[in-house]
Amino acid sequence: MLNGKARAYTNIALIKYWGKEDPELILPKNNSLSLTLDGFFTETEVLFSKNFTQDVFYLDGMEQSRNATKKVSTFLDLVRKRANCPFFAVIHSHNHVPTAAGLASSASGLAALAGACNQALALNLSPKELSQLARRGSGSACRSIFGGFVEWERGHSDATSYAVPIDAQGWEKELAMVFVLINDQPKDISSREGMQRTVETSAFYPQWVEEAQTDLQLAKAAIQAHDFQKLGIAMEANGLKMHATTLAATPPFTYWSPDSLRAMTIVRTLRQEGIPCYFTMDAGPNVKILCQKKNVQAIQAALAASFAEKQIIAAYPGPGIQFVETEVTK
Ligand code: 2P0
Repeated sequence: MLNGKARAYTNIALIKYWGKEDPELILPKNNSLSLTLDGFFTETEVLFSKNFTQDVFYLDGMEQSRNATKKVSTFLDLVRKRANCPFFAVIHSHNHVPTAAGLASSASGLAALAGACNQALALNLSPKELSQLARRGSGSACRSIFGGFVEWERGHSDATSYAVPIDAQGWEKELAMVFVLINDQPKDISSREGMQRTVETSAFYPQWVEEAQTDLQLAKAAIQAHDFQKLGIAMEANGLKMHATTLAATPPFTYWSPDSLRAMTIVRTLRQEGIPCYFTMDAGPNVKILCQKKNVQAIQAALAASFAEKQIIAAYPGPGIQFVETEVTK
């Protein structure tokens, strides 16, 4: 029986991945930098067998449509080729996210699938090779192979584009990220589609690529110096620049909602009151607030005046991918 199981945690980019140099290989235009979190993870088990006649994908116990299975099957085709294994697979995936989070993440999902395949087909991939493989499923998944701060080096080929952990000497343990969950509906424009439209049509896109290099250097220097404010300033500025590119796309779009702006205003007010905290957003209206662990309660209290308790969730730095024993491998 060829089966394997892995757990991967989601990551949030402080310096964003936004645009592909090569959509087929998922090579990005710029390096990105993330923090892996403990709050949300995906656990995936995969079973390959010569008896299966197609790939079947269950998410949280529900069999997914052929369309929803396509991304998984395309990834499995790569794995099958690499392992020289012709078998179809059954995949059971569970997203561990707080109720109403709307945070089902392709980063943790594809990283866990890559890990499960590595185990099932005894690929014996190094963490670097696993990161490369996960990248082919979803770009941001390559960063979820590692814990703490992680940089995705864009590279110039399949073999040279992968994530590497950044050693912050444990400083990340002093940090936290408070999520403001604004909408749990599926997004109108997926990140894949949004970044492609931006690359192809946004007047601001070339500037984004340049700015991202500078922001990355500022963020890395701040991590090495354990300088929270410098890191927060670089992160917030980078996120705003990413979202600015969408306004200059054709047709223009934005992931922001009125509630996103309310959350941003609260963050700015908190800063004026002497609590250092900074926001970032991804391809959706949720706002993520980077802060120091010691200020989590004060930030939650300030948000509670405008958002329901279940919309406010604190997460902390988390580990890299974990392989889980299965009934068969035990
Ligand atoms: C990031 N995002 O760095 C950026 C910021 C969204 C906004 O990575 O097409 O799901 O599968 O490579 O990885 C989301 O993009 O896209 C993402 P694909 P992915 O976290």
